[in-house]
Amino acid sequence: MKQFPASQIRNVALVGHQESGKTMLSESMLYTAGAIPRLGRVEDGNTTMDYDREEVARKISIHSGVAWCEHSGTKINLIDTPGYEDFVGDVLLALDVAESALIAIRADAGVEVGTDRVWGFVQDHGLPGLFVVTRMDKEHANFDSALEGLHEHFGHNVHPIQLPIGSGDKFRGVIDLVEMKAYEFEKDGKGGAKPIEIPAALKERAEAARKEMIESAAESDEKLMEKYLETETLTEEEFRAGLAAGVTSGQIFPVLCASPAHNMGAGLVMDAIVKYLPAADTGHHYTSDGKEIPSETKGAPAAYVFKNISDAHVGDMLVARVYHGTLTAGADVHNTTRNTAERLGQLYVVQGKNRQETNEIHAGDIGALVKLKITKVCDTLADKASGAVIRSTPLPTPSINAAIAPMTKGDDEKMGTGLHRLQDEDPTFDVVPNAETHQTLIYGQGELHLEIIVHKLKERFGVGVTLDKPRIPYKETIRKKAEAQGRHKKQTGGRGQFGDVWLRIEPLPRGKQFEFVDGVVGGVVPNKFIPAVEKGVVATMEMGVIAGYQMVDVKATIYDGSYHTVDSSEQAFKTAGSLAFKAAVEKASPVLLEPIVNLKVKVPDEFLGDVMGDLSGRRGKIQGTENVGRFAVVTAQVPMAELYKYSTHLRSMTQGRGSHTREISHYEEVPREIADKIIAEHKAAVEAANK
Ligand SMILES: Nc1nc2c(ncn2[C@@H]2O[C@H](COP(=O)(O)OP(=O)(O)O)[C@@H](O)[C@H]2O)c(=O)[nH]1
Ligand SMILES: [Mg+2]
Repeated sequence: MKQFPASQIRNVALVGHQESGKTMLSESMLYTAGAIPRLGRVEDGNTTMDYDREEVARKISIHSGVAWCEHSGTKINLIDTPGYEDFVGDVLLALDVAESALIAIRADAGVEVGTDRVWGFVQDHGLPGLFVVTRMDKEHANFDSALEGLHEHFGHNVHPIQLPIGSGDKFRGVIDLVEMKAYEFEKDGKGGAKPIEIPAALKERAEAARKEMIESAAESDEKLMEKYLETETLTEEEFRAGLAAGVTSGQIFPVLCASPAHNMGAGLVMDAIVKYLPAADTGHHYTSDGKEIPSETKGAPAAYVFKNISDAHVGDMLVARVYHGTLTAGADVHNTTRNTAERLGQLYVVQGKNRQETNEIHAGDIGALVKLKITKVCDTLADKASGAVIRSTPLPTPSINAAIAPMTKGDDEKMGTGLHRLQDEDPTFDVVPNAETHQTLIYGQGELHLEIIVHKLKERFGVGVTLDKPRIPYKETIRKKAEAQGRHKKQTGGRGQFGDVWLRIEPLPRGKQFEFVDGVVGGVVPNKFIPAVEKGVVATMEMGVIAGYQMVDVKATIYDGSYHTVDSSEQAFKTAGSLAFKAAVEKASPVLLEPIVNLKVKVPDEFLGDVMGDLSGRRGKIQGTENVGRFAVVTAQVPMAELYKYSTHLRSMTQGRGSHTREISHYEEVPREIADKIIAEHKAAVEAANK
């Protein structure tokens, strides 16, 4: 397998709103470069990047896809990411390992919510990049309005380095504003571009656009700026150097255009990637303790696993970016994230789902590893002595959950195995058994994410499951002090049972759980039976008294009672303790408690009013609001019971632009009417079960 030095590798993450043409543009670049034999189509389910069963069926990207091609002697590694918000984890991982981003936007739609979102990520990552306006052949394609949108949203350092010639079905080529040359594309061909005269009608516009670009290029460097201010121009050489410096440093984002479905424009996009975007040895990558990792092929390897491809034949294939040194097939390495030895199996370069064996993967490059024992996505493979772990962006915390259960009794284990595997493959998905509610909860990034998990369980692991509303882990407690007797007496033939207990119960502060005090004097209840009384109380608290939920924050004191020398036993006193406790609770104003969640909601300013109104409707208490750029962040405390599918609701309320995080805060009393309903439901369920 041919190896490229890092200076001749470009690792580019393709990001953008859903359906902005990323997958098709990848396909067009790969085909134009001769890396694949024909141009696949998203509609036909035969593209290089969308090969997963779910992707083919839904015609959308769900996972990032990795492929490469060679253009002008340079290896371009493309990481095609999904556009749906549910799969942002893959976008963040791709941006972590790439040196630059290619942001796709539709000529017939312009800047969309997802464009805004990925722009934020690209900025947070401090990455340079370029925009490609795709789908230029579409009926309502409008390059100028797309460009206007880019300026409006992302500022004036977004510069076209091309102007389209024609639009919609008349789109036929571009003017390259750097070279001041025009090209006509071969439609539905092999990706050729034939030099033509600049159309007279576009000349003036092209000159003006070029002048603006020169001005921006001058801004990339103080000396150039001085020169420009003096002479009002730059030499060709100065201009190009300034432009390249401006793009590489992330000050200038060039804009190009293309029609990937007709294989038009990809060659010039690749030219720009090679010319302007930074090489793999110039990106800044760090260990988690802040040391920069130099890009050198020699020395111990340091690589980061950012993707898992599960393959029916080879098993798990992990895709890794090598930062330092060289990965060699069969070599011993160390998983520094888990501090465990690991051995490499075969190595591959990947082309979507296809792979080619290779002996080595060098610093700067991307490749796949198989047969690793413990390594998972987000792990670092490095040398044991350094212990270095590669720094990565925190992935989003889950925003939605559901209770999952197998459709067929006895499929629990199968479901567990499947969920465990899926969790290993996807760091934004989580599985948590809830002992309190006896449900298995799955956590994800949105309804589509969970829906796809359900599909995969069926398709790959053969287990049908249902998703349900998670039960709320309410708790019970008391509000007053009360006393009661529990007397257990049974005479059946031979030896009877006798236990008699007086209990005093009183509320404890929230979170204190339980306290038991032995206040018996004079041995009216012998010492040896006291622990049995406590056991009876504890067991009753676990089961709940009023609505079947665990009771908490109660102090119980045994202060009186009586016993029988023959008939008393531990069992009898346990029962008596339980009876006394239940009787006391009835008199102690029992109440239900519910979990309250700390919620942070981030929305564009204009939705703030709606979101706050909605939160009040959910019994939320607003704690405060603050402004972060064009966004408002609301913090509120809201009962968990009111937040089922909140992320879906928030997205629809904010045109997909709101997001939220949550964490459990504390427990509070459930308002009377709501509590009455929950208690009534519990009683009905118990009666139904006893029938
Ligand atoms: N007419 C036309 N359609 C395109 C072009 N590029 C992509 N599409 C279509 O746009 C839709 C989204 O494309 P896709 O590459 O899956 O977008 P992604 O979600 O950003 O990966 C698909 O239906 C594509 O066939 C193009 O150049 N022209
Ligand atoms: Mg896609």
